[in-house]
Parts: sequence; C-alpha cells; structure tokens
Amino acid sequence: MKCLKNLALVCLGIAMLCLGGCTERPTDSQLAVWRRQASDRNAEIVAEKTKNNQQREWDLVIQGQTATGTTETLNWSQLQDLATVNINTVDGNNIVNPQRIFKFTGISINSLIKNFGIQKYITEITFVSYDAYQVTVRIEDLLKYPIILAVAKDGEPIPREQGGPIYLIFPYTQHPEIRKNYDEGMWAFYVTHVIFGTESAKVSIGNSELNLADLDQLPQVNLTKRVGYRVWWPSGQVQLHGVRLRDVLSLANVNLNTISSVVVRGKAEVYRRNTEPIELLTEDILKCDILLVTRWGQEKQQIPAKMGGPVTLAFSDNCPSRTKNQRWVTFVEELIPQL
Ligand SMILES: Nc1nc2c(c(=O)[nH]1)N[C@H]1C(S)=C(S)[C@@H](COP(=O)(O)O)O[C@H]1N2
Ligand SMILES: [Mo]
Repeated sequence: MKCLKNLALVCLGIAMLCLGGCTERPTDSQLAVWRRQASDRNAEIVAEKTKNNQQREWDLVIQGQTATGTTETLNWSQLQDLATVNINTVDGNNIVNPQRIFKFTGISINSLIKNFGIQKYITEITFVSYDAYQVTVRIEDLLKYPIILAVAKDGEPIPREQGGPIYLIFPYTQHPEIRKNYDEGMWAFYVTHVIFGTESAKVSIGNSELNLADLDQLPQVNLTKRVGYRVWWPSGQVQLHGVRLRDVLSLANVNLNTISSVVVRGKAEVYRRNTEPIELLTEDILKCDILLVTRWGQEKQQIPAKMGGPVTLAFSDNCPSRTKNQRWVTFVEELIPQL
C-alpha cells in the first residue's frame, strides 16, 4: 500500500517513454534502477512520516465559560504532565476485542474543572474533535466518574486509527451503569477542544469582530428545514433563526463587489485547513440566503455547544444546487473574504 504511489510513478515513466510510438522497451537494468529509486524514495517518505508522527504537536484548547472566560492552550508536554490518571477498562470502540481491558492514561476532566474553574450555572462540557465531531457530558457525571482524556493506551501513545492522540474515554469496566447515558458514540476520537458550557458568539471578519448584539441588529431570517449538521440536531424539520451572510459582511465593511468568495472557518481543524477551505462564492452569497444561525426552535433558544453553537452556518432552499455539497459548518468563528 505504502509504495503504490511510487510504483505508479515508475509505471507512468514507462508509459511516457512509449507515448510517441513505442519501439524500444526499457531494458531490465533500466527498470531495476527505476524500481530502486522509487523504493528508496518510498523508504524516505515512510521514515519522515514516522518521525513526524512521533513528534507531532497536538494541543488541547480549553475555553468557554471557565472561571476567567479566557481561552487557554495546553501543549503536548503540558498534557503529558497532566496525564496522571490510569483507568483500566474495555475500549468502547474495540469491536475486534470488546472484552479486552486496556490501561488508559490521561487527564481527568475533573482536574481540568478544578484548575480552570467553572461558571456556576453551567451544566455541560463539550469536547470537539479534529473532524468536527463533538460530544457533550454533564458536569455532574464528570465530577462523579473518572472520565479522562487519554493520551496513552497500555503505556503507548494512541495511534490515530484508535482515536489518538487524545481520546475521550469512559470507565465502562469500573462503572458499567455509565453506558446507559454514554454509549460508544461518546468516546470522541482526536479531541482538540474542551468547551465549558457554551462560548459567547464572536465572529471575526478581517479586522472586525462581531458579537451577538451586533448580529441581532441585522435583519433576522427564519428558515424551517431539515438541517445538514452531523450530530445532535433533530432529524425532522427544524426552525433556524439567523442573519444573512451578505448582511454580516456589509456590517464588517466588506465590499461584496470586490471579492470573489468567502472562506468560512469553524473551530474544528477540518474547517480550518488551507488545503480544503469551506469556500462560498460571492455570487451565491448575494443570490441566496446563506445564514449565520444564532438561535433555533420555536422558543428561539441560543445554540448550545452540544449542537455546535453559538454560531452555525446554514443554507436556505433558494440556494443553487452546488451549495448542496457544502458543509453546514458548526462553531463558526471566522469569515475570510477572498479577492
Ligand atoms: N472524532 C470522532 N469520534 C467519534 C466518532 C466520529 O465520527 N468522530 N464517531 C463516534 C461513534 S458514533 C462511534 S459508534 C464510535 C465509532 O465510530 P466509527 O465506527 O466511525 O469508528 O466513535 C465515536 N467517536
Ligand atoms: Mo456510532
């Protein structure tokens, strides 16, 4: 598998040689050289990858309604220092070996709550993952049970395909009753953010930053439709309340005549990658209702972190069909106009 790409290049090389009407096949020794070059390069790539994997920096961001309300970032070495709790339990997602007990080592959420403090009235903590998955756990349960952000499994860093480098685990073996409220879907892989309660709405656009009061000044739009968010929203028709992206951009003094598109960034890493930006064409932003949603349901409640709030992206039915493939971004944080 790992050398497919390089072998393909060798094949391509051979094919190219023959493009202009092939009379001369490459000699065996020529082929051997190509193969060796490809295999050397392959070894190089694999070695590099292994190295990067071991040294990979993985931060954990703590934010939301902590005592101070500020955002704190813990780096990998700080996380290693905090990882003092061992939990022996089955792995909720080990389908091959569901009975096998592993020793997970990690950071107790309990200690994070003590260190960062919580605002009195909050009841939940939400864990956001690299892939924009999120799970929410009641603080009551976090205080009662040893639920940890594991950074090691049987003494080794947790591989990505097993949920690492940071994997939210629940003490199933020690406290089987916890399964009722927290099934295996709650074992979040590759956690990047811990949000106490829900953050306050804040969207940055160039040098401006808009909060909920700013967004509330704009014309309000209501949509009723099935939502495109991945998890934790009702599956039928849902009422969404928000403001049009074009109005938001105007409020931030962005001239829509001078830009070609807008990149929307959410909290999760998959919504922040420059290689695969979530990019909306100005044409569509002008033509149809693309919304920043700030409230939902009949009671117009604010959107909790559990559902990806306080601000999410939504597309109305009057949008062109190409927007059907766009992600309904959760935890929207930034709009970046593109010239
Ligand atoms: N980061 C992340 N964690 C996740 C998920 C996910 O999509 N992303 N899926 C959850 C669900 S619903 C289940 S059942 C288990 C196993 O997911 P899998 O079957 O996609 O591996 O992981 C849970 N943790
Ligand atoms: Mo699942």
